[in-house]
Amino acid sequence: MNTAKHKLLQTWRWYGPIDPVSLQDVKQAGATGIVSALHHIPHGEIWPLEDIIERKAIIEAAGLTWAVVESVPVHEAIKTRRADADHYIENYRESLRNLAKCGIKTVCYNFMPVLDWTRTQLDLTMADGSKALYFNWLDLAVFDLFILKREGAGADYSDSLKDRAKERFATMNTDELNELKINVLMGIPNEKGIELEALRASIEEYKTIGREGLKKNLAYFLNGIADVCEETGINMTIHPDDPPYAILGLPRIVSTKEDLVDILRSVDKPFNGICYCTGSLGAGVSNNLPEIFEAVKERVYFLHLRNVTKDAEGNFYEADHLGGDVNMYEIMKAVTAENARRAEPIPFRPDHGHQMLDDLNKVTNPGYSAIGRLRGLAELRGLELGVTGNY
Ligand code: DNO
Repeated sequence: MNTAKHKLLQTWRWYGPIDPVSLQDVKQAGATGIVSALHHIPHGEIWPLEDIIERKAIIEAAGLTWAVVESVPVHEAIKTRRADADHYIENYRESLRNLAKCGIKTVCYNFMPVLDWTRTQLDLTMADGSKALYFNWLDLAVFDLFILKREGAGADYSDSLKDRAKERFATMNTDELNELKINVLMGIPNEKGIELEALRASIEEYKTIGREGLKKNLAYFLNGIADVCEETGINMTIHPDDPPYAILGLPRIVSTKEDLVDILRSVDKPFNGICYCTGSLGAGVSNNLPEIFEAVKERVYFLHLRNVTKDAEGNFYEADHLGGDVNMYEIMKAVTAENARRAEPIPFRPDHGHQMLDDLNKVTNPGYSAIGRLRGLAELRGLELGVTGNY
């Protein structure tokens, strides 16, 4: 049992005024912190101070606080270190300064090439009738080989998977193929998506960059914002790759314990931190989650608590928060012990949730409907209380 005076900070991702889940819903779910971003600002542009102030005021008027920004997106020009990378780093620095002026000091971002999180199905029906997000290699291979038609894709899959993909493709109609395409390319609500042609061009560009190049570009970015973070007290938290595997021939550098440790060492300063996401890391068949947390815990400034059930092939669906392969009891013990050492509570959010109950009849953002996350948050809050005895 630990004796922390503060609990973890219970937060909730809110996509802003366009989110079908209202701030009042969030309050009823019991969260006190909001995780939000200015999704209407195109990637790479400066976040204007007025827009940040406005969003903050909306959140505070509901009696909540804006605890974390997820995400200030890193422009592709920075990830690929194009000639104009420095211009975008300058913009990023300005956005960070503006956020700090409003007292917002925890920023989440990712360094996944081109695509943010990737799933092949958004409505896998669970035994209880709720719906979950799903990643399946066979469907990804169908997308890669027959929809994207990526050059050299064949080399990335086993012969048996390729045979099965061919058979499956032959049974799929136009609507099914279109749905698979939409699912794989799906981005963040209200942000600009990507088309097949642009994805092909990016894949080409990343071929020459590779894993080592991408690591260097990340370190260049972190060095480029370090002084602003140190002056303002901003902590950056990198989100792991989701899924934590190279997909579509794109390099991955945030998938394992070694990756995370490398990133912390590459720019060894406290501002350079991690968003510990048990769902993304948990999808890696070789990832040992408590061990990963132990290795990086001092620099974990944000937690995404979510569960996955995977099979031997590495396919996975998103399970109940206290179901699945991630031993959330062990995780909660570890994160609350770390929280007890901190001056400020570590924010966590119930990441994703099943579409269930009344939400099954509503248009919701995949993974971000209200009731599934409300259930997740309630379970996690109870688990924390049980683990710490901190009533
Ligand atoms: C998915 C999220 C990610 C995350 C970004 C961070 O549900 O966890 O989209 O926000 O990768 O930049």
